[in-house]
Amino acid sequence: MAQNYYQKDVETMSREDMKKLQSEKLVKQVKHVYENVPYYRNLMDEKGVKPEDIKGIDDLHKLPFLTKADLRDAYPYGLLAKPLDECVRIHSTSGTTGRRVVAFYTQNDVDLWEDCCARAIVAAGGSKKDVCQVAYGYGLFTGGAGLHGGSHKVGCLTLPMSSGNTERQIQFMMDLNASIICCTPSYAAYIAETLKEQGYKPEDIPLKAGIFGAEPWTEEMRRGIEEALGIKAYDIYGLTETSGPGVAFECSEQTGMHVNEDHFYAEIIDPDTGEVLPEGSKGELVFTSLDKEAFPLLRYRTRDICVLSREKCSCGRTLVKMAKPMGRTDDMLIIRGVNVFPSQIETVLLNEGYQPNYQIVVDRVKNTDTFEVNVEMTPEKFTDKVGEIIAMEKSLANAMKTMLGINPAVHLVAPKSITRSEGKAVRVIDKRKLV
Ligand code: DLL
Repeated sequence: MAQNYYQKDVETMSREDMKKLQSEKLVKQVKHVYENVPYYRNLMDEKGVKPEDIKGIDDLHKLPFLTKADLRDAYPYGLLAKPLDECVRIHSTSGTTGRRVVAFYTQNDVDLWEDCCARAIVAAGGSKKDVCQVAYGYGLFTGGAGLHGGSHKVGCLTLPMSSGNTERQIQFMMDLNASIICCTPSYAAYIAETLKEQGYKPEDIPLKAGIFGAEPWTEEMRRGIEEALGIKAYDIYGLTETSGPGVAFECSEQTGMHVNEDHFYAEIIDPDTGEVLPEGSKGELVFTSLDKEAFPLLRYRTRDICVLSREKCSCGRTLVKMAKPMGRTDDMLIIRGVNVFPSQIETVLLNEGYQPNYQIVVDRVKNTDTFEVNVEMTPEKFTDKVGEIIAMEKSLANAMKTMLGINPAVHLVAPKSITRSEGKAVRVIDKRKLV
């Protein structure tokens, strides 16, 4: 397949040139941060590292890490590296607990970020001929603004829909021939379901590609969305702390996401010891923004569990690839001592012919964890015969037990009774008070 690139020179740069570029940027960045961010200067001083010690990317491991706790400590301006009057934008995390993370952008930062999103759109086959429906939320969340900016840069006709109002999404999609949609995978699945209910077949839908991210999703879910909408579904990754979506994006090979490593240097570390792990190891993903100006985080621990690979990619890009995040060091549930990732439940549901519309409820009763999974019946599987429902619940619970090693209580609930998300899905309700 002929490949298009948005910034071919960097996307296909030799390893050697990339390393040189990264090294030059890092040396400058460390100096900028040391001189302008007292919070990080203190961390470096505590570790006994001076800017002169960082001569290139191979010295990165000498720098201290930053964590979410540091961001909360330094809220709101403590990590700002430019005067406020040079900043043009803020965004913030969607987190509902604790202090929010607030990220600042200069105009250069916005440009750089939008370029990253433009690379993702072009890698998904986008060009100025496309109509790009942006159905990520607009506002403090980075999804809407990031893909919107990228879509403009590519020259697509941009539909700034934001999330929600699914009837209207569908009307615009059909009337204006949207060819690319950007939203969370769970919202894409919901839109697909609604289209089906309205009698549309995949071949009636004008979309050709979707750019989905902001939450974990499985290969099975990808296949489901691809079939239902008749599209190719591409993954996109990012986090507010590093700017937003576009830190990494998928290409036609769909085997992991290329990291925009001329801007964001990725490391994998052992989450317990902080030791940098060799390529191919599973561990916590850490990013260093090499050229952001206003909010340049060095060695930021994402808490996403991931693997990096430099295997040659058929798309011609040389940018390192990250696997789909395999959960987080923090939102991994430990139930009766067993590690449980919501994505495992999702895999079982899709294998068993259900949709990924579920909610996990964990509680602790008399010192023992309870583990319930509410799953929506699909219209095809719907029955009101109690015996059949019990048998279906048992069979699903068995499949989950095989995958997880522990037995959940599965409850089948009526189709569409679990609250739908327009943004990130709420998959877990953990009622335990463990701290
Ligand atoms: O979710 C930015 C974004 C918007 C990415 C739109 C992609 C598309 P936050 O709200 O700060 O930012 O959440 C960041 O979401 O650390 C991951 O745990 C998770 N995440 C983001 N993308 C993916 C993905 C945005 N493709 C946190 N797969 C990250 C799995 C993802 N998890």
